[in-house]
Amino acid sequence: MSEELPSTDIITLTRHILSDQYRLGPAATGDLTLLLNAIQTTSKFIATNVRKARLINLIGLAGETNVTGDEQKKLDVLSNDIMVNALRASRKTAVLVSEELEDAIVIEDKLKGKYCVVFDPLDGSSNIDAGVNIGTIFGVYKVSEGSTGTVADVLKPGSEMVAAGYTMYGSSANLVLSTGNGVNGYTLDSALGEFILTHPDIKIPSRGKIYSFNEGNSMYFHPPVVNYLNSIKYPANGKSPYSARYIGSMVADVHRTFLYGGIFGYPDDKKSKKGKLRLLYEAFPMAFLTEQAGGIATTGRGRILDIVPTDIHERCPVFLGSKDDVNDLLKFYEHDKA
Ligand code: P6P
Repeated sequence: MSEELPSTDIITLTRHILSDQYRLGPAATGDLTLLLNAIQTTSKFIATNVRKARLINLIGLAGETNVTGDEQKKLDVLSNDIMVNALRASRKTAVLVSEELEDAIVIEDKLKGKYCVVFDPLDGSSNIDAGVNIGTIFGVYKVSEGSTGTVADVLKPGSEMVAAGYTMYGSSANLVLSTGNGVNGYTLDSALGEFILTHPDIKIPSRGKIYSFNEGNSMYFHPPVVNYLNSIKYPANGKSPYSARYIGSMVADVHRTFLYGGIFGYPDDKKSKKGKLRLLYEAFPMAFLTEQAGGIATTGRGRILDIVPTDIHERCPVFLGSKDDVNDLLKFYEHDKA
């Protein structure tokens, strides 16, 4: 059996983003292409450091300093710093919002561009010592007409984002991206140093068999969530119950939901009045991707992408995934309203 020849027509993320730019015709300046390439570079850097940190932490080389004697920066701080520096240096951004920073960064005029990026540089980083997949989540807005680039440019509904994505760091690094024309997934080939298109045109199955909630919060859940979960755990008319899968790292739970279908939820409850997940750089990007992949993303009382943020770190309830599963959940909210 002849050895399979390597593909000689690999589609890298860079090439795919460029082809997307040409799709938009001469009106596309290439600025978003350069911005997304800056984000791609930060994901490669973070992937390398997550892998190193796992090794260092796990075999105890870290101590207070890393193997090269430098001061060991916390990984999420390091991930934040590489993103802030790369986005500023790209000269394509005007405003940055990071989960790691209390205040928004307004880029100095000489480096200012026409996009605003909101991001969680390393979501789920508390899981890193357990080797659980963690990730970077980002969303991109365009500076509004007539604006010089202020915080107001990111206090807009998620429906006004022009791109959103995440990079999941695990056994491999998977970058999932949408620029408003469907969702594509890319896997990092470390030898090449390139993200390669491996999951073209991701579509969430219309229904799945998995639910992904932290049921440790069950005693606080409101009735629509309790009743919905009971309906899939103790189904009537002889149907099989759903399976429970909960990793506790949003990027990993959402990635599985995109590929296998089902529903992911982090509801508001009696303890957390607005839920736990952040609207701007967790809920909005994942909702953008969900809708682009044919799914539904809701708070239970309305479309996530329609929310108008009032604070850059505000939280919101999140239910997302297969449209039939999320619509089943919404029936319980409708019933609760009636
Ligand atoms: P809990 C990680 O800390 C995170 O922000 C998300 O990635 C994840 O979905 C959620 O919190 C997990 O929260 O309360 O279930 O541990």
